Amino acid sequence: TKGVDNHRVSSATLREFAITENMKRLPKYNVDEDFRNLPTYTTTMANTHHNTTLAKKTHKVLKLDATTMPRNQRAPGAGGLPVLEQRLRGHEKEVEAGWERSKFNEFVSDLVSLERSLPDTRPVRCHKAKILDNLPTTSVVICFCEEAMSTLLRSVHSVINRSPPHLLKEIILVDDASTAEHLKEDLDTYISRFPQVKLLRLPEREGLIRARLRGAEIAMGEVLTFLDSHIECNVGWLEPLLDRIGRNRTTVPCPSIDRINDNTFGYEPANENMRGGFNWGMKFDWVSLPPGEDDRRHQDIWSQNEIIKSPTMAGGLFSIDRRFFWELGGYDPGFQIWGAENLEISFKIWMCGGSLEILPCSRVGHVFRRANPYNFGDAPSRLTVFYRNCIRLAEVWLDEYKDIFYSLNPHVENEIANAGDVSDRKRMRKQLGCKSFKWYIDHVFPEITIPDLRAKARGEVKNRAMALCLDAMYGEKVGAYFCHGEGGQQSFTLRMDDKIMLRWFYSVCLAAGLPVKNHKGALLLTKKPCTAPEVIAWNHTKGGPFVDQKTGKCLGVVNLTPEEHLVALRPCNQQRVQDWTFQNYLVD
Ligand code: LR7
Ligand code: MN
Repeated sequence: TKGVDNHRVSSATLREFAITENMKRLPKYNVDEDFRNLPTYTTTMANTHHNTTLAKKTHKVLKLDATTMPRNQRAPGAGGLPVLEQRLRGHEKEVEAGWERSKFNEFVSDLVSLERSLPDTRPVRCHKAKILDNLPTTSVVICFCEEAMSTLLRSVHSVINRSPPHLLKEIILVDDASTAEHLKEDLDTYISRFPQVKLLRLPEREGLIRARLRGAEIAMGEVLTFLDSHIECNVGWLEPLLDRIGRNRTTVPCPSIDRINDNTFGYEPANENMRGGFNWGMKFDWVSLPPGEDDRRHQDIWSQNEIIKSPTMAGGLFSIDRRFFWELGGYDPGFQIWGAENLEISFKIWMCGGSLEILPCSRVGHVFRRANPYNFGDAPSRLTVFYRNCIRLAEVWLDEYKDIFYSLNPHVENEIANAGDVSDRKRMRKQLGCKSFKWYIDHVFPEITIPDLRAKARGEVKNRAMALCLDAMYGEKVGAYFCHGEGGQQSFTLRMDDKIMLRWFYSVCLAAGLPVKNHKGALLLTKKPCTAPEVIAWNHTKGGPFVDQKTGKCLGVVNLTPEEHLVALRPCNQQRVQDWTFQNYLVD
């Protein structure tokens, strides 16, 4: 195990973190000190080696522990408070190594109790929420890859401590072929005391999507609950999720995701009034509630639970009826490592007869990190993996809307050949009889902007006298460069409003810039937001010049040196060197 002893703090410093102190500083929330809200759950936990009673204030560290990380309520971070910076003093090297390893402050995480108390961040109305008497049971599936020991164990403890045991069928940990030493025997030993925790070791790296599928395959609970491996379930997190499924098995509820600060491990409540959206780069995004939704929410017959209908989910944390999950075909097993599976399942849920919700009465904290502590297999980068997954998503679920995705992200096309075959998934969608993506947009997410894809011409813009193509280059200037045929910087759109737009930067257009030295009357071209007044609208016919509608000047080349060619607005000269051809003309 790592140098845990160094992480230990003296009892004198622990005292300053006494719960009473913490509570004084948190007037807004109740802290579930000693899990007072849950004592009945722990006494009914039969047949376990888990000999800590949650009602006790301190837990003894057992000899067989893989770690001496604290489990008592007096360790730093109790009540969800941030760990103070002075605790890092003199430990700079370990702190740095922790960041390097886990991409969050692992040193601080190790100081925080594995069973710390948290502020109850639920809106007060939740305390009156009506929950079904007879709730379905759940299997909790947590996949991990190179996770820090303390965050992984804190995740597990928070599930055990804050879930009614009769509803928690099992916790399935899926080790996605981690190589870290601490995740081997030490982990086995630690979790062996919890009979409800199962550990599935994958012999080869599968990525989070297939790892979840493997966990779901062996799950026995009526409901599957997926969680990331660096989370903390808060008081009463599970019941509202199961309640929604108990009422309607096609409802897929997500908890509200509070933030666990990646540096201080302070527990920060989420903004209540958000739901999941997405953009045409297939990226998940938080968006505000549509007008009227807030009122509706409070009048809803189920208003006690304050549910928010959500077009998409963030991905990591949700519950779903197990059979419904498989009826939907689970996840697409062709998805690699990380990314876009959250949109796949979101679209599928809505389009194939279910609905997606966020429950502010169910709270789970998540450590948001800026980088990944694991590699991306054989793929060159996280981005290529993401693109390949997006392509599968677009091909199977987006119908004619996939054109928007491809035109706004033209570089994605390079990965189409690497995205694998999707015919099985298309067939599955057909068999399920799912609705169209247009239905989804119209009924579930009408607030998304649908860009106007109509255009007069597209592609590279070739000069007719020289072997040069218009090239957006990097920085301010726009040039002419030998035609490389790879799109990218040389790919443009002549829009319906006659502006020339850079294809991969939706909303950036060619505009008039500064005068060129030694070239009388020439104005260099530059790049501006398409709405800027400097943006040029052109008169152009196939293979002819581009003429600025305002000044009557033409798009011409300025040879600065034999190698460096910029483009500029110049007096028209009726010569082929000012004639250009777009690769594709879409209207005559
Ligand atoms: O190869 C891998 N194998 C794994 O088992 C890669 C990851 N994993 C595990 C990993 O250890 C973690 O437990 O899978 C889980 C998710 O990976 P993260 O934590 O690196 O992902 P993330 O939190 O950065 O990303 C979010 O988007 C992902 C898209 O694929 C997943 O859907 C994550 O579950 C998701 N996380 C959340 O939704 C939490 C809230 C974030 C927000 C908003
Ligand atoms: Mn995560």
